[in-house]
Amino acid sequence: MTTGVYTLHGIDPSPYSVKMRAILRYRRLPFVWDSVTPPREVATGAGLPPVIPVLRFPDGRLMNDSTPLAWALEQAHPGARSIVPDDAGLAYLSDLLEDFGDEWLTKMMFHYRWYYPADRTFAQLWVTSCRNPTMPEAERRTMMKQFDDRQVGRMAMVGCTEQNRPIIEDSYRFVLDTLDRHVRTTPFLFGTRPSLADFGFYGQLMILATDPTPMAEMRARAPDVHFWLLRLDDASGIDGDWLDAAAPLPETVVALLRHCGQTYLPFLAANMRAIQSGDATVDLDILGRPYSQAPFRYQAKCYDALRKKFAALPATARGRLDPLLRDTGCLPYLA
Ligand SMILES: N[C@@H](CCC(=O)N[C@@H](CS)C(=O)NCC(=O)O)C(=O)O
Repeated sequence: MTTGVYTLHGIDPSPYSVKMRAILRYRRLPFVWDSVTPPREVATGAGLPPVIPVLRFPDGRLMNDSTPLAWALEQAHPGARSIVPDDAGLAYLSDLLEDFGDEWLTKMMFHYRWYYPADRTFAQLWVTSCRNPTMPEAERRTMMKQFDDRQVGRMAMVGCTEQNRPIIEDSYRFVLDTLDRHVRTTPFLFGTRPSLADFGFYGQLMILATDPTPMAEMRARAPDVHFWLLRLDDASGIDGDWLDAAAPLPETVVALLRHCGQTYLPFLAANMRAIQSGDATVDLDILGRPYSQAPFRYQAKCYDALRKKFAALPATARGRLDPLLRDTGCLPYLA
């Protein structure tokens, strides 16, 4: 343990780990990146849920879950280099798109990684090598197989099935095309400085930019997304401004919101209904095709948080947001 600075316990192939690392770098908070101590053991040893990354605060406190962590950093270091737009309406859109990044783009990350043979092998090697890059070959092969079995066994649980594959892949291509257009006109989603939403996208897309199959797709159709990811990876030198909240949003952000209203939000609503009525599956049509998966409790919490935040917005922010969210098909899911 290093005292006086933050320590981020995570690994390079973990989307939420690299998301937090990029946030700490942009925010210019001194930290140690500890990818040596097994991060899951740091979490469980502290009685935290077994997910990574884990952040150790300078006072010794340990916490995980990247969204509450980003907010804890906002509280501890308000003002300069905040990743929450000043305007309450833009801040809400940033929360919404961060959640879309964390919880919907992650389906793409998980699907490509554990569906295609080349990606599976690459991910097994990457994760195993993080544990110990010089592990003897026989041990490495055993660990790779164990990790593969575990992750492939989880695919259906997170909706990565053959049935859902075209929806997930179409959605990946839509996000690539739209974001590629966006970053060639506006450096980040809400201005010339990055928001929480940018970092939510960054975490998943950075992995998709590295695993072989989605990497090839990204480089071929959206090379500027790749360059954007590299800029955001260490944005400590970037100083910028938020968009003018009174001006119309870039058409690309509107398109992303519309896509969220066609994919993630209907999924969240159906997931909530399935949990409330005790159904075994969440079934709905997404992008004109049937989508199905088991209900997911964590995402019911995400949905509840999005709706509560929306209800708590000041009337002035609602006055500007409601027409936009109505037009993009998001409003019925949030209000
Ligand atoms: N909502 C959490 C999700 C973190 C998460 O799911 N992390 C993955 C690795 S990227 C994990 O630890 N999964 C459980 C496991 O692999 O045992 C966050 O934003 O930090």
